[in-house]
Amino acid sequence: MKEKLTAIQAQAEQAIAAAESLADLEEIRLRFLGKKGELTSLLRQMGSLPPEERPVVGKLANEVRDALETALARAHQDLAREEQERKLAREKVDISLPGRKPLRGAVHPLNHVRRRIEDIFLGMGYTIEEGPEIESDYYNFVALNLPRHHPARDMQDTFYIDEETVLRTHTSPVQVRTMEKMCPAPLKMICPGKVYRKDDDATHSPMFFQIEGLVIDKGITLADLKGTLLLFAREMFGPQQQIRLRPSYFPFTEPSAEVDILCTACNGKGCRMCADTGWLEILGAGMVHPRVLEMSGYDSSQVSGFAFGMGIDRVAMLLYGITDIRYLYQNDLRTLKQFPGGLA
Ligand code: 2NL
Repeated sequence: MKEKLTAIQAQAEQAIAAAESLADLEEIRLRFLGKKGELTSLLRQMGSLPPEERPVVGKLANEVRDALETALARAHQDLAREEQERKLAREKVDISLPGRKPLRGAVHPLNHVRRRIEDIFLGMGYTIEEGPEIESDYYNFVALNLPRHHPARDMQDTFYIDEETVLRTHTSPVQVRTMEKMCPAPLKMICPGKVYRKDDDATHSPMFFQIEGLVIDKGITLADLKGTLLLFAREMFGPQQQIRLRPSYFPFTEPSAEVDILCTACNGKGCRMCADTGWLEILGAGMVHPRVLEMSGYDSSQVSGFAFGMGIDRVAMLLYGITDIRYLYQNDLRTLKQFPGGLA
């Protein structure tokens, strides 16, 4: 047994010297000193020795165990230090490397234009209202004096969800909902938002942005509408701007008008952009039709109102000379970087 003990000690010491990692070392510890390790197994056989030999072998066994534990502890220290050094070398950071420049976000030209329009009307005391993009036939059409089978309610232009439900074709249903909510109090609101029509070419996108405005109170007249729109045109397009109203037709206003500003390209002289007229159409407007007021609960003999609507896409295209609406929806950074909403 003595020889076996010395052999175990020699084997273990050799293994410890050859260990390359802490994991190797743990394996060695288990192999020799673990519950089922070689030294432990050998000690279990002590009982078969003659009683006078036991103390001698026992003493030797303890010395071997102490020697191995000491050797393991020393090797553990060395290997742990080596591993730490390797790890530090691996994780070294070169703090002199230049940083990566993060890309800065930017405001999309459509949102930039929307915010500018909103700011102008907020400055005149208007509230901003929002509503659902999926609308009932009632709010999108009926309440706006567009009953079933009205020619302006062209099936060809509307995305239907089902017989009673559409993707709103204008933001007007938000105005109807707000009219119902505020009745009979005065009302001064704008509603920006997405609208949908079955259209797709250089100047029409199946989804685009609109802003409508609505004012209802006692004694509101066409003069209020004209003054409001002139102020808007001057804040939006410059202090020298002028507006021109041409008679038009919308089912929800009477009288109705299309509103032009002086051509932003030639300042009224006439050019290709304005087809030599000197004017550009930017919005539609009118006095709210009495039937529309009545349907939402207002007494049209007591109050009156004006309303207007414009395409945000169209305003952006005029402001920036964009010739194809699809540029606004492709989100190509080369395009977006050219607008003043921020740096892309
Ligand atoms: C256009 C013309 C317009 C309205 C929208 C409106 C809304 C209610 C009542 C009456 Cl609730 N009118 N909206 C009125 C006139 C014109 O939009 O060309 N938009 C792009």
